[in-house]
Amino acid sequence: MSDNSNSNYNAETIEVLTMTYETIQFEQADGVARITLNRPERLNALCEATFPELHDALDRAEAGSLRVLVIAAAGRGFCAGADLEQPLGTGSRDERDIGATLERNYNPLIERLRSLPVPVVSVVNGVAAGAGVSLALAADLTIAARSASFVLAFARIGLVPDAGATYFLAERIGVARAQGLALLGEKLSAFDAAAWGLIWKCVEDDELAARVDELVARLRVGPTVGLGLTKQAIYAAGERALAAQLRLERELQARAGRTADFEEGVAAFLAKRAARFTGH
Ligand code: LHQ
Repeated sequence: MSDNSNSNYNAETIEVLTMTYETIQFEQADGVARITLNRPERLNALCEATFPELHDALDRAEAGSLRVLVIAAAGRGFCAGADLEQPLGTGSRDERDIGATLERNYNPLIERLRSLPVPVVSVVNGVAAGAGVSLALAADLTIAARSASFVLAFARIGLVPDAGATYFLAERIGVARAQGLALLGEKLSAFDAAAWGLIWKCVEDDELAARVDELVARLRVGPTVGLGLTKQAIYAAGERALAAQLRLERELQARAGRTADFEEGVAAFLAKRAARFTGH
């Protein structure tokens, strides 16, 4: 792991932190943290080393003034899911428990990403397969290149979709389409993924970087606390009845109403100028 940070922070300079790990790259500047999966020769398959590295990067991101997290990938693919070259479990067939890998590595990561109090954007540049689909969908906004695709490869190797895949799919595209993708393991194009409501946007390959930059630039200057509470409310909606959701919205709105950004938003509206949110 190598650390290359410029910590001479003042109002004029932007602090840039970069870390190169064995399997990921991390960069943080001006409120934007970017994690890049970096095993392109294995289509960024997730190995044992990746998980502590991701948590370390997330710890660093959260220790700074984080306003957006971007998860991207190097090379031609986004993430091919679990690294099948590494043993997924130990012992004889009867003793083996590959669910333990999920409990130890995958599930805490997915839950952490979903509950991060800032917007999380995943950038799907190529194929996402297996738990790579889950990772892409654990973000709040998934943007994919037109040539990218989503493959629930689990059925091809006799496994069950995991790391949240069944949840994200059933919730976003309905049971009929979720079953089709999961049982057949067929590729879903990024175009169809967007049309079906599985992801936020599909954009032309040569526009991906610019569209991500636009999205991130916009989120970075947003009312971060309010955005964090918003994602919390939307995720909670599927789990409760209307009356309970109304109570939750009331509670979260009380918190949003106590932010400096709320005061700034209203002041900017009344003065007919753009708001200058600080994220507080
Ligand atoms: C890979 C992988 C890979 C290693 C491509 N591993 N090398 C978690 C843990 C606990 C319980 C179980 O569940 C899980 C969650 C899971 O994610 S299980 C599902 C694991 N993933 C898969 O089954 C997907 C396997 N990969 C593929 O089906 C294909 O590679 C896809 C469709 C992703 C891409 O196909 P192509 O574009 O044709 O690329 P490729 O197959 O030629 O792959 C390129 C290289 O990447 C190749 O290596 P090589 O040395 O021949 O160039 C692959 O072996 C390697 N690679 N996926 N998961």
